[in-house]
Amino acid sequence: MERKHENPIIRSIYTADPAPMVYGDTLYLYTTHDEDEIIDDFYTMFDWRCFSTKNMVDWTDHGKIFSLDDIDWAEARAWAPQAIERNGKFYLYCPVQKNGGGIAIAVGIADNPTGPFKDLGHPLVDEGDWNDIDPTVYLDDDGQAYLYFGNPELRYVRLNEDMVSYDKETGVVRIPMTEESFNKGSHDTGTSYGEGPWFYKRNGLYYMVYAAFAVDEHDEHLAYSTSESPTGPWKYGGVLMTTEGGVFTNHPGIAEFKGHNYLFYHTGQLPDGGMYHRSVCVAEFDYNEDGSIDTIPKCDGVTEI
Ligand code: FUB
Repeated sequence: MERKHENPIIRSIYTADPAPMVYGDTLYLYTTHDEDEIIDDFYTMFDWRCFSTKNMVDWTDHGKIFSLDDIDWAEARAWAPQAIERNGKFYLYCPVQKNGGGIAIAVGIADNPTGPFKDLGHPLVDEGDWNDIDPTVYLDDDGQAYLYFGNPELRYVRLNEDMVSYDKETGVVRIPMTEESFNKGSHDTGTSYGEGPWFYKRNGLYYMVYAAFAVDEHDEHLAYSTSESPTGPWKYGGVLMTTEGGVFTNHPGIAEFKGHNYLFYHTGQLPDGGMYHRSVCVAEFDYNEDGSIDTIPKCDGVTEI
């Protein structure tokens, strides 16, 4: 009989900012963790979690795999991470608040996808402003890895082969925030691009999926843009998921796993859920022949593969 996993995927704790990584026959899902007890009516997040599945129905909880306690130079905001494997090592890119203030991107390094991750010892990206959040990493076929990030602007660095430093000559590149690239919207740049970028390539086309603000809309929806090159110019593609789920934020993560395409996102639909008590969900989707993606309908879960 067909088995189904109903959304939200994780029900034991509040999770957000899903970042899937396929390695071997397993999909690893890295998430942030909204604490039960909310401090100062704001995001209360101290550690990163990992879950895994081989069939999209049975999930294993690997617990806390990296935390603010592991990063001497950071004091708060264990926000949206993304992981990647290169040459047998696993890298987890994580925005954090530095001791004394300011956001930067940390890197955890491990020999296994489930950690334990060890801090690099210093920030990888530290532009000194609030834009340094929500890193997304992609290793291109030619061996060049890119780390995009940003709110309200989209920026990137070209990672060096060691994955823990970047090409300082090119530096931090600011993507032009135009309506052609990201549609007209209500975020600070005047476009819809908000935060939570997810960067990848499929059939030679580069995709940037992100949380977006429509004109006169204060809750995030998910949208995407595409490019012929890893560094743009980006062309707005459309809405991937309308505003839903009863929370102000949403945050995409895309994975192709065993011939199926998945969009991971978050809502506030667990009991006592809401803005600071979010829950990770998943929807299956298909690409059109030309690589475009239709808006993904509301989804109550996915079936076993
Ligand atoms: O979870 C904290 C922040 O909220 C993330 O960094 C954003 O993407 C939004 O989901």
